[in-house]
Formats: sequence, C-alpha cells, structure tokens
Amino acid sequence: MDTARHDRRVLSGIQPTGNLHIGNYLGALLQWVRFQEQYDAFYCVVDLHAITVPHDAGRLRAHTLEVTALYLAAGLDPQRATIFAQSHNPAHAELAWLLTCLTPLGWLYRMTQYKDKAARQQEESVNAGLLGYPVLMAGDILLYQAHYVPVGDDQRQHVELTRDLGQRFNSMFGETFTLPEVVNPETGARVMGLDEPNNKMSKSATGENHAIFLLDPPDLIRRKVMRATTDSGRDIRFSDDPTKAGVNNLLTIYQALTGGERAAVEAEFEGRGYGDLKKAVVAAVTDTLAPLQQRYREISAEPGYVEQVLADGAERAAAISERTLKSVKDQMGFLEPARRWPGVD
Ligand code: AQP
Repeated sequence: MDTARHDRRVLSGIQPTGNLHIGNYLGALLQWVRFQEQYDAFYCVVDLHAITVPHDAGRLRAHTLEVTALYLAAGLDPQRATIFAQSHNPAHAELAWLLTCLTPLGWLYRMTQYKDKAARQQEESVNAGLLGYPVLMAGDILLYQAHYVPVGDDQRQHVELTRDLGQRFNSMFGETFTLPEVVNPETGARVMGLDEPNNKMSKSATGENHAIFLLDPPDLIRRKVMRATTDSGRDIRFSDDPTKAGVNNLLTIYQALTGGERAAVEAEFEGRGYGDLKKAVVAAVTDTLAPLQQRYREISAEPGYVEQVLADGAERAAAISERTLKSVKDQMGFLEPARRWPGVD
C-alpha cells in the first residue's frame, strides 16, 4: 500500500451494534470510499464503543465480522485503506484512560447522544462507558493524528469535543495532537427513520419499518418504503417543515443515491404523487444495494478473508498509533519501562 502519496489522514468508524442501514451508508460509508482515494485512510469497526449499551457477546462477534464485510462490500479496499477492529489495537483503550483524566465531566453531560441514549434506558442500567464514549472516540481520532473525520451529522458534536480535548492536551503538555475537522456529506448527513421521519434512522430503533438495512432483500425494501410515513399533502418538495419530514426524507435519500441537484429532483417529481416518489426511491435503493449485496455474499463465502483483512489492518494501525501513544505518555510524565540491567535478576 502506498501511503506516502497522501499527506493528509482520515479516520472514521462504525459501531457493530447491529445491521448497517442506508443512513450509515449515506452519512459515512459513501464518503469513506471516496476518501480512500485522496487520503491516508483508517477505518475501524469500533467494537469497544458497542459495549456502552447492553450487549450480547455472540452478537458482538458476529456483527464485527458482518460490519467489516459490509465495509468491503461497499467498496473499501484493504490495499487503499487500513481496515481494522478497534479492540485489536490496545492503544485505543489506553489513550482513552489518559484522556478521561483530562476531561471535565460537564463536557460529557452536555453531549446530545449521551442524553438521548441514557433517556432510553433505566437509570441504573446506564453504564459509565456511555458517558465516556466521546473520550474513547476522541482517542480513536487523535491516536492517528487524523486531519478529517467523515461522519453523519449526529457525530459532529463528538468531533468538536475531540478538537477541544486535543487542544486542551496541547496547551497543557505541548503540541502533540493534530486537531481534526469534521466532514459531513452534502446530502444524506442525517437520514431519518421511515416510520418516524422526525427521528434519525438508527440501528438500535425497533420499529419494523424504521430502517432500510443494507442486506434487506428487494421485496422487504419495497414494503418498508411504500409504508413510509408521509402526510396528507401533494407537493413533492424539499422542506424544513416538520409535518413534511417524511417526503423530505424520501427526496433526500433519492437525491443522495442518484446524485442530482435539488431543483432537478423536484422538477422530476413535479405534478406526480407520493406513490411515484416512493417507487422511485425503491428503484434507487435496490439498484444501489444489489451489487453491494452480491459482493457481500462473495466476501462472506471466502473462509478467513475478513479475519485476514482485520489482522493486517491492526498491524498497520498499531505501527502508527504507537508513536502517538509513546509521545503522549512521555509528555504526561510517565516513566519509560527500564531495560533489564545486566547481572540484575
Ligand atoms: N441516520 C443517519 N443518517 C446519516 N448518517 C448516520 N450515521 C448514523 N446514523 C445516521 C452515521 O453512521 C456512522 C456510524 O454510526 P455509529 O454506528 O458509530 O453510531 P450512531 O451514529 O449512533 O449510529 P446508529 O445507526 O444510530 O447506531 P446505534 O443505534 O447503535 O446508536 C456515523 O458516522 C454516523 O454519523
């Protein structure tokens, strides 16, 4: 792999908390595929993040392999990008602890994702890891000195906290970290649930028609989209009006997948009904997902391939992060382990 041709680095990750959906694809994966051509790209399956909510060990293992296979099926190329599992590089957990001790609690209690996810659980089952999630994420990014973090809109606040923490470390202990910039896609940075278009589409939401998953068969995609919540109007226009959120969401998915300008997309549906819009969305989604699903089947049929990609990726990732971690510990005053003195047991 030729990383020398790139002078800027990109890092991002997805939690193996369930099947990936079209929001993960449009908000994150699609940008990642483009960025691997332009930057020194690091993409991890952030399995340590996945245990910040109650989890099942068997499902975590299965989802970690499935999400990696989906990365590959979506077009990530292990020759162009470093693809690895976060837990395979212990530097992530170590830096997270060091940064945790520099993070004011108030910064964490302010995080929208913490408030949303904590509100969905019984108070006693919310673990401390959920509060610390953004610190672990900051460590993921800072470890690799990433310049850009391509994510959906919901992760913007966490990348801002990463910058704040990096800045805090740099001013307390000396210039160490590159401060990253968040990159959201122009279209599809916030795909909404089909059944509740005022809420973000999410892996962990339970509604049957909530999300289009990347491995859904075409007839299921058709059923979900045709049942998507809309309104009693007729106009097919992009809109910020919360009562029109369903149509706006379908238009956004269509635009993100077909790549037209907003005005051209609106013109295409001028004088047509919501049923036509839904059929067009079904066609755009199934056309996009058919080749991805075919590649997924091929990748999954190759014994040991996904595991090998992760093993190679972890080695490359550790080689980079080791330098950052060493410098962080040194700056913070940790003693280097002494070499064994000759003649001393
Ligand atoms: N609805 C969305 N629209 C656009 N982008 C999205 N992302 C997530 N949902 C949408 C982006 O996908 C990446 C992976 O996210 P994650 O797995 O790390 O966690 P998340 O943001 O909390 O995603 P989910 O799907 O909602 O998972 P759960 O239910 O487990 O919390 C990120 O870049 C995210 O912005």
